[in-house]
Amino acid sequence: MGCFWAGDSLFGATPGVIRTCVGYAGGLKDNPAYSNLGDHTEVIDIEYDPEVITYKQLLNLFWNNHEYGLTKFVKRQYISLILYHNDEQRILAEKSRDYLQREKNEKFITEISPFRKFYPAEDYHQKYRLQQHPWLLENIGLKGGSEDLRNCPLAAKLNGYLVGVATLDEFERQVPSLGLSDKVLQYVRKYVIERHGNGL
Ligand code: MHO
Repeated sequence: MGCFWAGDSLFGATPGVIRTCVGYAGGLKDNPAYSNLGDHTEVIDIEYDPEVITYKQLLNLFWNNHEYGLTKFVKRQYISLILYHNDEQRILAEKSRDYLQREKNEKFITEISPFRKFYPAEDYHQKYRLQQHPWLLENIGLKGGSEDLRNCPLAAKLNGYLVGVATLDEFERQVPSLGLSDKVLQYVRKYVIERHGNGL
């Protein structure tokens, strides 16, 4: 989809998504690093609750949010890539691609391949947008660069709200389940209002 910072924010703040982790996958090189990706691509590993959001809905977010579009050739680091974990996912991904290609009358360059291995990216890439807010991290009790940034469902949501993934209405609906102090809530709400609709 392009740079994984944006996708991390997009999926993380979507209701039904529980955890996200950015990393490298899709290639064969062992132990890739940001400075040495080899044949890997920047990807987002998503843990979600299928009772709240379906794989199909996740696919819609995928198709509608590409940094470089779905037809432009880009370097492998940023290609449009779906790595499926089972046959059901493969079929849904291929069907949705075929349907949209027909509808738009365009040939997508999206690669749909079996998942093999995921390498988490360096800590500074995890919840990247949230990490630009040290005051907030401290006030929700998270340390930038720690394991928490990968595993904490609240971090995934804030990482999206801060860059405008949710409307103010959508945000307010989630507020009761977030468990934030008034101080923190005010801080985040300001960004929700300022940033919604301004892109990631
Ligand atoms: N260097 C680009 C993309 C970073 S991304 C993790 C930027 O600063 O936006 O590939």
